[in-house]
Parts: sequence; structure tokens; C-alpha cells
Amino acid sequence: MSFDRIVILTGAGISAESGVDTFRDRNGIWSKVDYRDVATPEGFARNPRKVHAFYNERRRRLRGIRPNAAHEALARLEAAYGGSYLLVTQNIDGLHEGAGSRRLLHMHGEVNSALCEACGKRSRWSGDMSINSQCPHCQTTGRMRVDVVWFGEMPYHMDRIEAAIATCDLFVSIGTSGNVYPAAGFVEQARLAGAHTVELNLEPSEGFSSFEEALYGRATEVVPAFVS
Ligand code: BJW
Repeated sequence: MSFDRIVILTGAGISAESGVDTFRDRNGIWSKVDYRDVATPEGFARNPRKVHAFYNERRRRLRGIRPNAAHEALARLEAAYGGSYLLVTQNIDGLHEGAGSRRLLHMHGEVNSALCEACGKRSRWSGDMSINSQCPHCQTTGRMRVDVVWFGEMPYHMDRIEAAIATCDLFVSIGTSGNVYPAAGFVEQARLAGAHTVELNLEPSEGFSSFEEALYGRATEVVPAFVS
């Protein structure tokens, strides 16, 4: 590739063929549960048991799930690429790391991480969480939550992400519906920076008209084809 500074954004669609549920597709997560109950700080304050149960179930379902050809293609691209490269994922699964990606930021957090609302410290957390979970750092009980970004909260690593987008010359958006900000606005920021913008998706996303190039099809087919 004749680009010096690449930023790649991924969403739920890249993990769909690994067996991970997407959010807004017909049978997606938000067709079964109201996001206001499980993915907002207000929902957690109202009913922490329900929110813990929702993420415990998703954590369990992710066990044993493997990266697919699209994750692997991005890991190969990173390993082979000499220039500046940043992979920004909205996904809370660990499939990019599982495939070998290292220059990676999780802007919506990780399901296998816990955040203590008492001391603000994070811990790896692979089992179930409950209203009785104890923080391994400060030993406080009952203030642990899953370390993901809910609606109304500030996504992680925004300074580093926006700095990378402001200087990139290629921006590629993969398997994301373009519904959720600030990620949905990255393509416009990349265009302002003068970058070439590409969408790889099963079908045109909400923001498809902002992209200069697009390849539509399953991630396991279009991502390896694009990076080769
Ligand atoms: C395939 C495929 C296959 C399927 N192959 N493709 C205007 C400006 C700024 C903010 C707002 C705004 N208006 C409203 C807001 C607030 C809000 C927001 O965006 N609301 C919208 C609904 C309008 N945003 C926030 O609250 C965010 N915080 C924030 O804005 O802070 C202030 C701020 C502003 C500016 C700068 C900095 C800060 C926080 C959003 C947090 C989102 N959290 C969730 C849950 C995370 C934890 C969890 O996983 O449970 O993140 S919601 C959910 O949506 C999850 C996802 O990461 C996110 C995006 O979903 P994604 O990945 O796009 O999935 P889908 O299902 O929507 O799409 C799948 C795609 O894949 C589809 O396109 C399919 O076609 C495709 N596909 N199979 C290829 N095989």
C-alpha cells in the first residue's frame, strides 16, 4: 500500500462471522434488550443486577470464540507495514489481540476488564461479576462495574485517536453501522485531514456517502481482499 499513516476503525461486523452478536442488525442485541437498561450509567444505577447479568452472559458467550480471517488479515497488515498504523476498535471482545494485533486501542472498553467506581482502578476480570464483587486494589465491595463505555460516557483514548486521524492518509472503516458517535464522525475528520476513506461492510452503512471507496461483502472476504 502506498500510504504512510493508516487508521483503521472496526465495529461489531468484523466479529460477526466469529459468532459474536452485532447490535443493530435484525436479530442484534438491541432487538432483544433496551440499551437504556443495560448500556447507560442510569440503567446501571437503577438495576445493577440486570446489567451484571447482561455482561456476564456476553462474557460467557465470548469464551471459546476465535478470531476470523478478517482479524487475521489486519494483524498481518500491521506486522508487514512499516509506516504509522493504528487500529481503533469499538468492540469489547479480544479478537483483534487474539489474532496478533498490537497497535490497537479499545475505544469502548473491554468485557474482560473491571472498573472500580470507588478507587478508579482497573483489573482483568474473566469470571462473573455481581453486586458483591470486591475490588482487588482497594478491597471495596459493591462498586465494581464492567469496564466498557456506555451511552453518555466519554469513549477511551480520544486524544490519541483524534491525533492519529488528524494526520492519517488512509482511513478504513470496517463492519460498523455509523450510528454511534464519536466513532461515526471519524470519517469526516479523516476527510478534513485529506485522507483517502474506505468502507468495508456487508452493506452501505449510515455514513456510506462520506467514503470515497467501498467494498461490500462479508468481512472474512472483503478485508483479506482489501489488505492483500
Ligand atoms: C458486517 C457483517 C459481516 C454485519 N461482515 N460487516 C452526536 C455527536 C456526538 C455524540 C452523540 C451525538 N448524538 C448522540 C450522541 C451520543 C451517543 C450516540 O452516538 N448516540 C447515537 C445512538 C445517536 N454517543 C455516546 O454517548 C458516546 N459518548 C459520547 O458521545 O461522549 C461525548 C463525546 C463527544 C464527542 C467526542 C468525544 C466524546 C458513547 C457511545 C458508547 C457506545 N457503547 C456501545 C456499548 C459498548 C459496550 C458493549 O458492547 O456492550 O458500543 S453501544 C454499541 O454501539 C457498542 C458498539 O461499539 C457501538 C457501535 O456499534 P457497531 O459496532 O457499529 O455495531 P452495529 O450492530 O450497529 O453495526 C454492525 C455493522 O456490521 C452493520 O453496518 C452491518 O452491516 C455490519 N456487518 N455482519 C461485514 N459479516
